[in-house]
Amino acid sequence: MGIEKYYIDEDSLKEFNSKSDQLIELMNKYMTDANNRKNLIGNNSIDVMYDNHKHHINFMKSIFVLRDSKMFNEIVEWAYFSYISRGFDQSYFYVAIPMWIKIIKEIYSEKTAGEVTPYYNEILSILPRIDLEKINTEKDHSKIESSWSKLQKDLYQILIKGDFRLAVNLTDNVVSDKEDLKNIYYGVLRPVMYEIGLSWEKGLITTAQEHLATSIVIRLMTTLYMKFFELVDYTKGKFIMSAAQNEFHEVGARMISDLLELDGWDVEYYGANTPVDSLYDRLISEKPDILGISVAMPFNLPNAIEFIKKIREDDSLKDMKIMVGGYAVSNLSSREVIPADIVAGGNEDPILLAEEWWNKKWKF
Ligand code: B12
Repeated sequence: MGIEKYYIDEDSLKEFNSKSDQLIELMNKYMTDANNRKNLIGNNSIDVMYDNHKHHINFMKSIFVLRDSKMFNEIVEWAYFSYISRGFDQSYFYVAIPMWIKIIKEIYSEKTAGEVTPYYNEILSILPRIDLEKINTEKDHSKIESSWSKLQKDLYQILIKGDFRLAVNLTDNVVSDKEDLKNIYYGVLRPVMYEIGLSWEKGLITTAQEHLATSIVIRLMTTLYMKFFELVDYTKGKFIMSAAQNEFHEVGARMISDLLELDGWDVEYYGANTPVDSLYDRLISEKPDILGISVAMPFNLPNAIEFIKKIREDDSLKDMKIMVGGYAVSNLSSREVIPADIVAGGNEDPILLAEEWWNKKWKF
């Protein structure tokens, strides 16, 4: 039993949220002073630290709602490993966590501070147990690459170099039918992008390289997909697919959208960060058979859950199925917190799940 034993009631949660901007502002101020005295963040710009504080609070808010130990432990470990790999000093964390506690006690009521601080003490107890060497070995690129095909290895190198033309040359003649496209998407682009993420996390590539690799993958998907677009036979229902609000990761949702369309669905693909109110209006006017929501960052899950709850209250959308998937789902110990009809992790194929549901609906 980890953080599940702690509980923050609704009033405390409200108070926490209402003053979280002030909390971040004070944290930025005090940690800038601390960094000026002790250089805690290496060669990183101060904005990287400010960004971390913002993400940290979003993460804590989602933990207070989801109360999921697995996710909590994994993200604490991820943050410690990735910021240290990218030049933060270990002592940053041992200054920052007590600093959060100090400010929380300063600006919140005794009750709210009393409910929130156990989570921070839990972080302080996890940090010394994190074995950075072990994680480094587990995430060793050459170890991962040794099990890869030549195609995966070559594409990874081309993406690191940032050469779109080479990426097209490499993959163009490997894709001659729809099945090949699916295999390239799931079996090459996805693992290579995960590895690009690990390389960024370890500070081996820059953020600009990660952006360029992603944009090449998006252009590559369009290039490969357009070979088959003319052949699409719209035999199934309407599928609306969007990344959650504040979710900037769009490649996964895009991949699934392409493959659904090739499988006969009439797909509306919205991409990253669609505002929920306007998406809601579209659901009302279009009444799709299925809504797909993609969530990569765990801190976007609570809002996605709220959105689903709102949809569930609307009788006019009662026939619409809701499917949730994305990288964040893999961090969860239990998918039951997401009130969707289908919650798909990386190992399930959403195309088959959607088809199964469609066939059942029409008793094929
Ligand atoms: C590219 C990238 C970005 C780009 C995204 C640009 C774009 N146009 O999409 C940018 C730079 C914006 C970005 C930003 C951030 N990122 Co980023 N990013 C990545 C990276 C490297 C690749 C993402 C990707 O394309 N994956 C490939 C696709 C195909 O995989 P997928 O998304 O999992 O999708 C598959 C399934 O999940 C599923 N699926 C997806 N959607 C759906 C939907 C439905 C309905 C269903 C059924 C299935 C399904 O199907 C897909 C195919 O199998 C990942 C690494 C990773 N492991 O994914 C990090 C990663 C996700 N990012 C990470 C982080 C930390 C961030 C930032 C917080 C960084 C920062 N400090 O600013 C921000 C958060 C921004 C935000 N608010 O969303 C971390 C998350 C760590 C964690 N433990 O959760 C990762 C894992 C990197 C890492 N190893 O550290 N990122």
